[in-house]
Amino acid sequence: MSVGLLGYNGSKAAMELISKADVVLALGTRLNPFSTLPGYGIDYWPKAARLIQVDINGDRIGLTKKVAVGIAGDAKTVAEQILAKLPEHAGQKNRGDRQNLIHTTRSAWLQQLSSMDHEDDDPGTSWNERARNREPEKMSPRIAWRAIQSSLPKDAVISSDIGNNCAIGNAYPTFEVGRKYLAPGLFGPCGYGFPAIIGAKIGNPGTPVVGFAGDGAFGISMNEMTACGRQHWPAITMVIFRNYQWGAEKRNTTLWFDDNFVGTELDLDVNYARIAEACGVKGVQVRSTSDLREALAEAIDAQMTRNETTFIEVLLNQELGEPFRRDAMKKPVVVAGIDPADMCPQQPA
Ligand SMILES: Cc1ncc(C[n+]2csc(CCOP(=O)(O)OP(=O)(O)O)c2C)c(N)n1
Ligand SMILES: [Mg+2]
Repeated sequence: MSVGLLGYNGSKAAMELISKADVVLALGTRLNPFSTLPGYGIDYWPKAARLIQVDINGDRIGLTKKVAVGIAGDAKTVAEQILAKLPEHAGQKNRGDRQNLIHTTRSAWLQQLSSMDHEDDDPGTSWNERARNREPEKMSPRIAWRAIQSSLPKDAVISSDIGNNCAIGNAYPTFEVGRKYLAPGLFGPCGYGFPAIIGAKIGNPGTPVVGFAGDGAFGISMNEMTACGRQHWPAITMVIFRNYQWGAEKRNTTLWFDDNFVGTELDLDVNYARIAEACGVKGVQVRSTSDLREALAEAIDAQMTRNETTFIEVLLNQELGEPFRRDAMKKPVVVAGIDPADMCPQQPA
């Protein structure tokens, strides 16, 4: 029945379906802005629907959406208590129709997603087109994500980071059970993906784990590379999306500053795979989907059977998906009353 994540770069099927709801049961979620804001130009949140929000932390209830009923409690316990109160026939009316609608909406979205290879430019900007043409031999983020999706074990725990390539990935991995996806949803700190996956492995030593981070965010957390290979530490697999830019910030600036950007370039001479090797763990660079699939499968096998950590540096083109918070930002405006001629260098004391 699951149709994927709502929110930033998530599942269009989830958005289309929830937009038709009369009642939303939000079970164990704080409904943070990133998971409820408009996506793909669809303002899907059903404003007239009555919302029942269940969260273990009462302070989070009603933070972003007006609730009809707020319940502070453990999601599983509350779900069981609600189920126990429902009569046998609850939800039977038109159940088949709803199941069909869910099934067809989900299949249509998955088909659309499998044919999405590239990112669009906003009117008046051409960064993505230029990026594609400049490096036609490189994978786009979506092509890489499809390869990753096909190599991830079903039971893997994954972590994500804040950045454009990680965000594009919100639509791809699917999970059969809970507690598999770690993401820095509330404050969105860059540098979360790597330490989070080390923690996930320490907590679940028998489960394959794969962390994801963009190259800028990874740089914030990379000092852990010198620690994570120590004896007795469980092995992990880490994927680094290497587009040599603080991509998410570049997308914001190209959009709001007339296709222009500043301060978003990373050093082309830095090689994360070789830094990994220098730290005594394995590092590989991959350029094609077949190499990526193979490297990921091999790294997970090494993690599980030989306790070996691998960093996979995935070389991507510089295409960029939807900007963060399109809804919250706008083009800079000229501030009234300030003339550039009024600006003068500071005089030394
Ligand atoms: C600690 C911290 N610093 C800055 C930011 C602002 N920020 C959000 S995304 C981003 C760029 C991330 O770049 P990268 O990790 O290379 O991923 P990409 O967007 O290129 O895929 C930055 C600087 C943040 N979220 N957290
Ligand atoms: Mg980057």
